[in-house]
Amino acid sequence: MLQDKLLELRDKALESIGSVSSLKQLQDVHVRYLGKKGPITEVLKGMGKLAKEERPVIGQLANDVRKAIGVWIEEKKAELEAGVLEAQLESEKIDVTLPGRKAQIGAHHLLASVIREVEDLFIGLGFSIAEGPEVEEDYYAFEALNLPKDHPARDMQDSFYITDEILLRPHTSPMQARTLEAHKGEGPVKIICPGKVYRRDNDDATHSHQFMQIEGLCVDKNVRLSDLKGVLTVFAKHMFGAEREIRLRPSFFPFTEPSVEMDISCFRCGGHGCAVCKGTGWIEILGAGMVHPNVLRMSGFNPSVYTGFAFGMGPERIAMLKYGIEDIRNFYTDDIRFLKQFKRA
Ligand code: 2U9
Repeated sequence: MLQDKLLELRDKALESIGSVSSLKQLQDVHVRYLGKKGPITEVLKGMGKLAKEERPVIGQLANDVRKAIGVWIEEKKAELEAGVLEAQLESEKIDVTLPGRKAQIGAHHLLASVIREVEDLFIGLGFSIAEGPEVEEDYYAFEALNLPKDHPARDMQDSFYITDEILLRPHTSPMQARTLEAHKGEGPVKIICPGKVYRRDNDDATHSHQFMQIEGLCVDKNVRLSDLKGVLTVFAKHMFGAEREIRLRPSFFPFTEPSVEMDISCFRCGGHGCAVCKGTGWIEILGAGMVHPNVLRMSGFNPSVYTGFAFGMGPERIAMLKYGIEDIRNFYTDDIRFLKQFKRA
């Protein structure tokens, strides 16, 4: 009787194990057949009622059946686990032969490239780069540049004032004044100051409330206007072509005396006259001059010992001329269609 029951249990268990499709179901089968309240435990518990000679036979069979079920469950478990791993490997498979995503390689902003080109040239001529704050003191922005508080060229309406004494710099000249002051009256000082400047203006194709400037300063003993002319000639040829000629016209800036404006012979028509040079053969590129004695004095230099030249230019203007750009707002609206035309050289 019990023997048949045990054998029947064994067959049923084998059948159940065979039909299991997950580890969870297998665990249920394990509990159902081999658990503390399972049928085999029940059989073993009822052994007391058996005849003495039957006990070892039934006991042996019960143990064999339990062992066999245990072995089958283990085998099934290994099989299911291998299946899980297989499925995982399948679902996480990556196709190494697929083409990769193309990396988007950026490029310098056109203004950054122009500024770097100018910097490289001047570094080659022995100048250093000096950069400073965009939020400036009125003293360095105007006073130290020979523009006292009542100077007519100093219109409060033209600058972004934060307080009475603090403003967004309207030019990079304060950095030259700061550098001169730091040298405590001892030359030489040869610097290039690139940076962003701010002026109150209504933006249109040719005006912007923010733009870049590059200014240069060279102060030493025996620095002459002819040195300025030589340096500017090298600059014009480097930026616009070896055939360029320059001409200086008299001008006025509060911080230089004498002051000049520099034109280059037109790089489009070679000086014959065209749309780029408006028929004149010449294109205005920058302003310059000999540093005003008052400026030298205010920054601690003795103007009877030291002289210097200074110049200032707008990288936007240079880029617009060189690349035929008609709207200055292109430089700060950052339209990718504009920017991507100027790839790394
Ligand atoms: C110190 C001494 C002298 C800087 C100079 C110019 C002439 C000039 C403008 C050109 C177009 C700026 O970009 S622009 O708007 N600049 O013409 N700048 S001389 O002279 C200095 C500066 C600082 C201590």
